[in-house]
Amino acid sequence: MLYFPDPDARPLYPELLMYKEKILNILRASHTEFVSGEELARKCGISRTMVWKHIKALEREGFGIEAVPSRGYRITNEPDTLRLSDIKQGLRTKVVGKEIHLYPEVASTNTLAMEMAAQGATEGAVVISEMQTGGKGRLGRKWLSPKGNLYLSVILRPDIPIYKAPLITLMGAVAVASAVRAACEVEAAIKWPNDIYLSGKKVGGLLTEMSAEQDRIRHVVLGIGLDVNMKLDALPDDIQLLTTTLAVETGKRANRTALLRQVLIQLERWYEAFLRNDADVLNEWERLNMTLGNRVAVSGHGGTLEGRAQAIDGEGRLIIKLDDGTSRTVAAGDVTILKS
Ligand code: BT5
Repeated sequence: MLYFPDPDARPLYPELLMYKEKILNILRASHTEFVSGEELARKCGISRTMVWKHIKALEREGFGIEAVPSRGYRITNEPDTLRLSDIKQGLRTKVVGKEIHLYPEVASTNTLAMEMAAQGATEGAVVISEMQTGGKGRLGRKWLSPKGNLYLSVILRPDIPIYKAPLITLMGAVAVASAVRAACEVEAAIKWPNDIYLSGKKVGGLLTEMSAEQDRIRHVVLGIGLDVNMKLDALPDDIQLLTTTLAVETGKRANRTALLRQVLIQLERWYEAFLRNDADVLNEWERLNMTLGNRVAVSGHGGTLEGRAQAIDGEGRLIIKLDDGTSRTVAAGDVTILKS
């Protein structure tokens, strides 16, 4: 197996990790109140020295913990770090996220997920990374991936004809836009085919990769990048101008764990819906999209087309009505929304 070492997922001494999590849960539940070392030791059934060691381990993870003799410990700062046990807490999905591989840094979660899928990883397995050194966009473009955002890829094994595979991107966009709306209470919209937009700027993108043989899909990897808490100046000027983050839009640092959990929940919901009846996904896509009805320029392989975005068809292609009254159907491209 090529799976990278994942210390959080496969601890050497699971019982030690368990105590650390228990101590963290107790401290979190007491909010600003101190909890004595004695109480922590009693509740966990370990020595006070062991409690102290776990506290030090939490501090190494970035938690601010105030320790006052005769009063005990309390949390003063939660790090903006994804932790496997936090992500899994209360996550009741059946397929998506049943298996989670979390890394501090990878080249690309999509590339890693494709490798895992080829080696037989289970459907719904998710690869998440705090940052990427070789994040990928479409057509060989780069996805810049500094710390503070979400980068994840989900392995899917849908039993659908290949021509329907592009609908997976649309399904993913519906799930991500719904998750952003639910977790951050902002009006995220979908720009065909793979962008998530907020206030007229890009806040996320999806990249679907597939392995197929003849007319059968082996596996699909749905990659999602969401700009959450990074400083915009982490991006070069030209991209910065076209980009926003959830923190900028809401005026506060977003809880990435809660957002990620929501993304997994919505993916499970919309993937199930898609397998049952893809028309339901297309209807929701239409409700959440910002492309249809607008004058657009679509650039792709064969140059640029200008016209009115009229509809999407059953394979997720965009139908454009040109100024001469004829219609064109495009399967891929970059859409710019024009002022009409
Ligand atoms: C996309 O491509 O929008 C797909 C992005 C998918 C990224 C995820 S992250 C997890 C998974 N693992 C990967 O390696 N990829 C996926 P596209 O429509 O081609 O847009 C790419 C363009 O967006 C670039 O050429 C830049 O102009 C711009 N861009 C790059 N990084 C960005 C960022 N962090 N935020 C906003 N725009 C960005």
